[in-house]
Amino acid sequence: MSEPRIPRLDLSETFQARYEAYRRRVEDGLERLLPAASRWPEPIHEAMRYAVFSGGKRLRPVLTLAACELAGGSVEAALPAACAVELVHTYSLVHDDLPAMDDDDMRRGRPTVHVAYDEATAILAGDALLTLAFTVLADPDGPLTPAVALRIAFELGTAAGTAGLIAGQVADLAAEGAAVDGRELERIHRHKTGALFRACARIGAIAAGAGPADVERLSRFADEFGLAFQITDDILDVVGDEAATGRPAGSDERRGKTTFASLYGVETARRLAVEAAQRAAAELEPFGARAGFLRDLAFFAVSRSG
Ligand code: GRG
Repeated sequence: MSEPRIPRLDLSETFQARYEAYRRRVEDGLERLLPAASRWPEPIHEAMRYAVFSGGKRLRPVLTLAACELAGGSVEAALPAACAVELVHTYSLVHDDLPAMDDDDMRRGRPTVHVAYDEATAILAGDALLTLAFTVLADPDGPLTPAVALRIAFELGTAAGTAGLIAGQVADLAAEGAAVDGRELERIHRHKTGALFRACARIGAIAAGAGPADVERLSRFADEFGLAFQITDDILDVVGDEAATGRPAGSDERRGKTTFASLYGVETARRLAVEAAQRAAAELEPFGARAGFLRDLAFFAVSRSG
């Protein structure tokens, strides 16, 4: 079978510059939100910072900020919420790496939190990041009205809980070594990975004061985006370069995990990822040229190397 065509990314300077501009705003926002490492009790604050400032792509907060701007809002309006999403994401990675879960020693190219510190500190750092996310949203001095902040907290809580990340994680752990078909795999991915991406798009739109039609359209974009992202993640676990992914290759196979790559083969999985990115892009058509950045982001999700 011929190599599926990955639409040539106009990873133009415009896209890269805008991604970089969003990313810098997120880094600054996180820097301000996280307690100083020197603050008592120091070890937990050090570990939280170690987990957060370790070279993540910041894809979720970038999506949140871009969705907000596309829906007519400002970066300022969505920045605390975008940072809150990244805090939830980071907590999930710290806990996912624990010995009781995936038992991973490396993340983003360096020792995981429980290896660099200890298990109790990693559990508490994850708990603290999750808690901080909701404190950030509830901050009375934040840029959003209480009603909007509450809606956003609902979206984030829903995505993080047993209708989202936790559901996906429970199903994912249960699926290790078990026979999983394509339907179940997609269900796991849509919860474990997709729910948070969906929340990003919804939160960005809600922060912008968007109406229900735009919130739903951006949700549908993010659903397909999340699927494209996760299929690509499965592929990278097989064919990815460890230096770029920051984790050992082949870990899914060693763990007996069914992935899109193991179920369909890398080539078909690539095609499925591209198709999901194309469906994501199609959802943006009503926004016209203004949606160029998010469209590119969808193709970035499937053409990334890490
Ligand atoms: C609640 C413990 C717990 C887990 C929830 C989200 C999750 C389930 C586990 C995280 C581990 C994992 C491999 C999730 C799949 C999503 C994924 C590929 C995460 C990595 O995302 P990137 O590539 O990471 O955006 P960076 O490092 O760039 O932030």
